[in-house]
Amino acid sequence: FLPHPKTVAIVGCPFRGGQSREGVDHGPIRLVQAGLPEQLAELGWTVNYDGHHQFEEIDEKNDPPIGKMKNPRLVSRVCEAVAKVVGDHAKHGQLPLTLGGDHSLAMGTISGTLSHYPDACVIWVDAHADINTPETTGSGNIHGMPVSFLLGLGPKVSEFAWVRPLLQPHRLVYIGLRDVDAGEKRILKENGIKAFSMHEVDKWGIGRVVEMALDHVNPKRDLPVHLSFDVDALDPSVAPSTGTPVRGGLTFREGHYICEAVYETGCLVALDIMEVNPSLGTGEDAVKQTVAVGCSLARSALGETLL
Ligand code: EXY
Ligand code: MN
Ligand code: MN
Ligand code: MN
Repeated sequence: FLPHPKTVAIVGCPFRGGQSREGVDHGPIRLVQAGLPEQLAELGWTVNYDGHHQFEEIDEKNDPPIGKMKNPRLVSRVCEAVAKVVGDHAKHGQLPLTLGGDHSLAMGTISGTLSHYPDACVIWVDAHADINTPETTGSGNIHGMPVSFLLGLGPKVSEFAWVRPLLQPHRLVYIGLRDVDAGEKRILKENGIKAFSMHEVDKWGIGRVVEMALDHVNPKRDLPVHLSFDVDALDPSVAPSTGTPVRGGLTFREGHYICEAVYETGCLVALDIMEVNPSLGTGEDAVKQTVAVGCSLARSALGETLL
């Protein structure tokens, strides 16, 4: 799908409005400081990176909840801007690599991908399903909801009217789930959405799981793939610095295997690395480890580990 020479456009999104913990807005800065642009250039990619995305500020007092949703105007406008940036890079034949920031941003990144590749499929790697609707959410945090907006589930919220519900349930697959709310389980079932939880990873091994996931969303391996990777899919011993860690996650190799296998299809058109929070974890070593893992996942998805 991408013209040669292959170009990756780094979209740094220092954004935390989709959840309530300080620090996730510093994730992209740390990933870039760790040398990610240079590392990708080393792999032979042309790297387009012109600084972090600047967002319009909306004061919290001008952004009261809509229903249970927290910071709705801020999240909506930031995601709309991100959708435009990601869509523009895709139109220019570049692969957008979005660095988060919290996972509400994927409402923007996937909207951007679908604006240029309407038949794209999504592989969502996460401990969580992020598919609550404004009605089922318990927390009101929009990083737990982006998928429901992309699928057009739940009530229509005029603030989010720009989100086109272009993602079809059979073009979405999850890997790594282990903390899914009851309401989310119902939504997954009702919509026939395929999910490989940690139970399936244990049962089949990561190799079979990724193959089955690809067979489901991309049976002929001819559709563009958007890979949205929440680092909390990894076990907290591997990626400790993240806002909603859940034990029993993917090993270092399992996480990287997913990225390698997606790269191997030749279908990857967009990548998100989300929820790196350098303010969390037990000290600077934990942060360094998490940032390094974020960088190496991106490198694996862009071809590092295959000979
Ligand atoms: N399901 C919970 C909620 O909706 O608040 C937790 C969501 C955590 C989302 C993290 C980013 O993946
Ligand atoms: Mn800050
Ligand atoms: Mn997530
Ligand atoms: Mn998560």
